[in-house]
Amino acid sequence: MDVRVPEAGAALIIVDVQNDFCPGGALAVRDGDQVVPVLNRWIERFREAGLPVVYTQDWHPEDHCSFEARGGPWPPHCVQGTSGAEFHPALKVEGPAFRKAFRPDQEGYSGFEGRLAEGEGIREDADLASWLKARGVRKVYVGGLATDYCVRATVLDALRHGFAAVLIRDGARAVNVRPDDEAQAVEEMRQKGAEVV
Ligand code: VGL
Ligand code: ZN
Repeated sequence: MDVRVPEAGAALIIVDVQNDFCPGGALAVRDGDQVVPVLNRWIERFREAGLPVVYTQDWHPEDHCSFEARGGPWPPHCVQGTSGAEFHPALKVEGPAFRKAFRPDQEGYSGFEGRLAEGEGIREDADLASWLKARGVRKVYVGGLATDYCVRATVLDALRHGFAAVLIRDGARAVNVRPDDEAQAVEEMRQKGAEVV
C-alpha cells in the first residue's frame, strides 16, 4: 500500500466503513474490512499533516425506502442506532461524521448529501461541501465502501462541487452486483476527472 504525503488544501473522506458493509454485516462487501488497515495509514498521514479527515455514515431509519420491504434493492442495513451502523471497530475515527439517507423517503449515496452528526442527532444546516470549503479544502482523497455506490457517488459529487478528487483504489471495495461494476465505476471516475492512486 502506497500512502502519499498529502499536500496543503487536501482532505480525506472515509466513506461508510460501517459494520454492515463488512464481513458478517447485513450488506457485506467482499473483503470490506480489508480497507481498514489501508485507510488507517492514510488517516495517520493526514492527521500528522494537520489536514482534515471526515467520515460518512449511511444512516437509515427502520422503514427506509431502499429496503426490500419497501420495494428497494437492499436488505435492511445501517439502521440508525444499531451496531451495524457503527464504524468498523478498528477504524481510527479522528474527525467529524456526516450522515446521509437519514429520512425514510430519501436515498443518498454521496457523502455530499450528508449532514454533520452531533451526538445522536444531525445538524441539517451543516453539509460536507460547505464544511470543507470553510477549511480551504480544494482536493479530496476518497476511500471506503462501496466503490460502485457510495464511493463512486462521493467522488463524482466532489468533482461537481469543484474539488479535485483522488480515488484511493486499494482503500475501497465494491459490491459488484454485476462482476464488472467495480471496473466500470473506476473508469467512470477517471473519465470524469478523478485521479486514481
Ligand atoms: C451503500 C448500498 C446501499 C454504500 C449504501 O455505502 O455504498 N451501498 N447503501
Ligand atoms: Zn444504504
